[in-house]
Amino acid sequence: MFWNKEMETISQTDLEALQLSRLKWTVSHVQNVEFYQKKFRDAGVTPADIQSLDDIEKIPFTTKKELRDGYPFGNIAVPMKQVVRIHTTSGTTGKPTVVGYTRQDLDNWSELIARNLTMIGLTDEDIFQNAVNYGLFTGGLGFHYGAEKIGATVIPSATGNTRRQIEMIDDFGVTAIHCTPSYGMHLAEVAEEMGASLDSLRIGVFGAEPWSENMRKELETRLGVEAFDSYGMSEMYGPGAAFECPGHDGLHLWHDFYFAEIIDPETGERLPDGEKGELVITPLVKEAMPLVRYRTGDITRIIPDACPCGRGKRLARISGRADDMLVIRGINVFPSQIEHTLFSIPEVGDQFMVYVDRINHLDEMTIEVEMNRESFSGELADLAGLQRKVAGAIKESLNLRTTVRLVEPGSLPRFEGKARHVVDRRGEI
Ligand code: ADP
Ligand code: K
Ligand code: ZN
Repeated sequence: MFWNKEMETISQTDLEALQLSRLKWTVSHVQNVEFYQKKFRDAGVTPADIQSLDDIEKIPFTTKKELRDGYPFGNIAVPMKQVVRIHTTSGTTGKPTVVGYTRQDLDNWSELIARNLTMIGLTDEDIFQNAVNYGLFTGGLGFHYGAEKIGATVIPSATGNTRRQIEMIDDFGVTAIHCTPSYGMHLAEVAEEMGASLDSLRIGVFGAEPWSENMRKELETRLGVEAFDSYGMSEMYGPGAAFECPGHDGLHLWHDFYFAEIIDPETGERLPDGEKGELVITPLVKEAMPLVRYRTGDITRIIPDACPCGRGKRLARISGRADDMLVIRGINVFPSQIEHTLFSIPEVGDQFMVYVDRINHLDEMTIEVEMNRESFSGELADLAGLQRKVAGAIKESLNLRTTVRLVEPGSLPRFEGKARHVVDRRGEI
């Protein structure tokens, strides 16, 4: 089933012609952003130098850090009166990256979600529960409008109040649910506790964080769904940039909207199809916040062979990160953000260790931080208070519940050279 058969099954030759004309538009459109003017100037490239898709290699990469430096609206390429919405994505320290959308951007994003949901068999007969965060995160509104576009009945249930969510599934006869895989596991657990029936559910869409094939089996049996992987990021509108088809063997990236390259994260060298490396994306139709050669940090490969469903080249499921970003219950966390938060609390030092575990399929983060000698009163009540304060500050800045363990000054390991702050014990994904 296709939402836009013409684009979804476009031939490679036609696709490349379309990509080239859209790439040319994009490289000239980014000239409205000072940062890109400078980037092109420094590299000695002009938009006129881009005459083939391979010419893109003349343009330097764009990094997360560079986008952050544009806070708040420095990356916006259109007058603000054309920007009809903003979302934000967690920055590495303090300030987030702001992502802007024109009306056309929002339409494009809904179009992608509509393609995805149609591809996995959803129609206007479906009742779709969108159990993801509706705030500044992109998952909520992004899926919401895309699901409305195909005419599904959308329940904007957001997250939290899990027992009520489960009652809704039964009461409303929900057929499809979208949530993080972690939240999906939590729903399953609570439903089992309640002895609730999830009989109406047949499709589960899971994304925003890596999840294993084992987790797929668990989600499928415990929720009674066929599970689909959804990939995206705020810089690419949000979720829905690539999506699993019913073949469940890789995700279809929408090549008319995104030009994909895979590079060696160490050398920046471009790798051939089939080889694993860092995904670099050039959105081809983005208006408010165009990007060129954006380093996603996500490790994957392009699956070159044709998919039986007739759509274009697939991306393998994301298998890791090229940087130190952690994805915990769908929330992106940089160790530098934790450091930044700890710096703002005078009672603790700047030495810390983060442990990430997977307990009952849920990611749990524990932070060990050293107290300052001066603030170490020896009173247990003071310790508990400080622990709460640190956990509260982390919750405030990362929107993530953590366990905080205070340790004695000087007890954490010191590193010569690059400090290692994270021990990820979640194992292979
Ligand atoms: P989203 O809400 O779509 O997760 P963010 O911008 O908050 O958007 O986070 C994007 C990052 O989340 C990606 O760069 C990737 O590391 C991770 N991510 C998103 N979807 C998936 C997925 N299906 N599998 C693995 N990682 C994912
Ligand atoms: K994420
Ligand atoms: Zn397919």
